[in-house]
Amino acid sequence: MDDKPVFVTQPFLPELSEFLPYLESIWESKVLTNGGKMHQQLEAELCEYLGVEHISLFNNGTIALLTALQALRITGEVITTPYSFVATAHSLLWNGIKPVFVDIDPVTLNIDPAKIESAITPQTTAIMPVHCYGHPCDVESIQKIADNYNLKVIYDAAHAFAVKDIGGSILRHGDLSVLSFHATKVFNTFEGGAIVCPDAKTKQRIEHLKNFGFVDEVTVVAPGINGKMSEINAAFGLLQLKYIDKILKLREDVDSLYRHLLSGIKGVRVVEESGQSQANFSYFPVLIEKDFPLTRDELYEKLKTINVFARRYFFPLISEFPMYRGLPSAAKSNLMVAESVSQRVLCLPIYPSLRTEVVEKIVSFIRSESMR
Ligand code: T4K
Repeated sequence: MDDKPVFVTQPFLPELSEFLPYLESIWESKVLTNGGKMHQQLEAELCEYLGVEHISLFNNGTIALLTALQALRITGEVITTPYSFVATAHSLLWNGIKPVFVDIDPVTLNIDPAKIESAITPQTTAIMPVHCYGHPCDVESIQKIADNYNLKVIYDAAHAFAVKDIGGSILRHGDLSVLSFHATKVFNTFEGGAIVCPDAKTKQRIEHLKNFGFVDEVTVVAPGINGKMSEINAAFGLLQLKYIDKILKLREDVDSLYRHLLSGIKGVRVVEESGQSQANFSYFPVLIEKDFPLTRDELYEKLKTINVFARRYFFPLISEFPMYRGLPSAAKSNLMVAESVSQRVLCLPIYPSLRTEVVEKIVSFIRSESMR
C-alpha cells in the first residue's frame, strides 16, 4: 500500500481551470447568492437529470430536512429509522417532534414496513424513512400504510442521488424527498442539499421558508430560516453535473471489483443492492460476521495500520445517543436488527479515483486476516 491515507470517500474534482469561467461569471454579475443565475440553472439542470418536476436547492441537507418538515407542518410524532446519520432524527427534534424508532429490515437495512403499523399512535403525523446507502426503501408498502393512516412521508434521500427504480427516479415517492450534496456524497456542491417536491405550490412554500419566510420586501408569512444555496456552490454543482455519468461509472467499476474480489471470503457479507434499476454505488457496506476471526472493530483498527480509513456507518445507532436513548422506542429490544447490523457493518472506501490496485490490496489484506 502506498503511504497516502485511503479514506472512505474522496470528492471528484474536475480541473481547477474548468471552474474559473464560472467564477468569472459570478464576479461579473456581482450576484453572490439569493437565487442568482447559477442557482436557477442548477435547479433546472437537476430537474432534467433526475427526472423530477420541482427541486429547491439548499445550503445543506440538514436544513433541507428541517424545512421539509416545516413545509408540511409536521407535528407530534414521526416514525423513523435508528440506522442512519444523526441528522435524520435531529431534524425532528429541532422541530419539536418526537422521533419514534422502528427496526430495520435485515436485507435492505431500511425501515421495516412490517413494523411501522404497531408504532403508530394518535400523535403520529408522518413517516421519515431513509434510502440507506442509496438502496431504495419498500416505497409501496410504506405508501400503503401512510394512505391508510393519513400520514405524510418525507424520504431522507441524502444517499440516493440518481437512484432509479423501475418507474423512474426514486425521488418521486412520498410527499417530499431530501437530498444532501455534501462533499462526501456522489454529487456534491461542497455543502448543499435539496428538496424534491411534486407540485409548484409546495415548492413556493419551501422557497418562502428557506428565505426567512419572505414573500416580498415587506411580507413575512412564516418563521423561515436561511437555507439558501450560494452561487459558488451552485456553480460547482453545474460543473459536477457535467461529469456525473462518468462519476457513477467509475464508482460502479469499484463496486464490481470489490464484489468480485470479496466473494468467497468467509465471514464477510457484502450488502446486496436491491430494488433499483439504477444504483449510485455511494457506499460499499459489508457485514463482518461471527465466522470472521476478527470482530468488526478489530478489522476496522487493523485497516488503519495500513492507512485505510473505513467507516462504521452507522454505528452507534441514532437511538443510542444521549438525546434519544430515553425514548421508549430507543430500547434495544425494539431495535434488535439495527443493533446487530450496527455492530457488524463496515463501509469500505469507494470513490471515483480509487485505483484498482488499492482495492486489490484492501481485499487481500482482509483475505489474509480471514485466514488467521
Ligand atoms: N441524512 C443522511 C442519511 C445523511 O447521511 C446525511 C449526511 C444527512 C442527512 C445530512 O446531510 P448534510 O447536512 O451533511 O448535507 C459525513 C458527512 O458530513 C455527512 O454529510 C454524511 N451524511 C455522513 C454520512 O458522512 P462524517 O463525519 O463521517 O464525515 P467526515 O468529515 O469524517 O468525512 C469522511 C471522509 O471523507 C474523511 O475521512 C475524508 C473524506 N473527505 C471528507 C470531506 C468533508 C474528503 O476527502 N473531503 C472532504 O471535504 O460525516
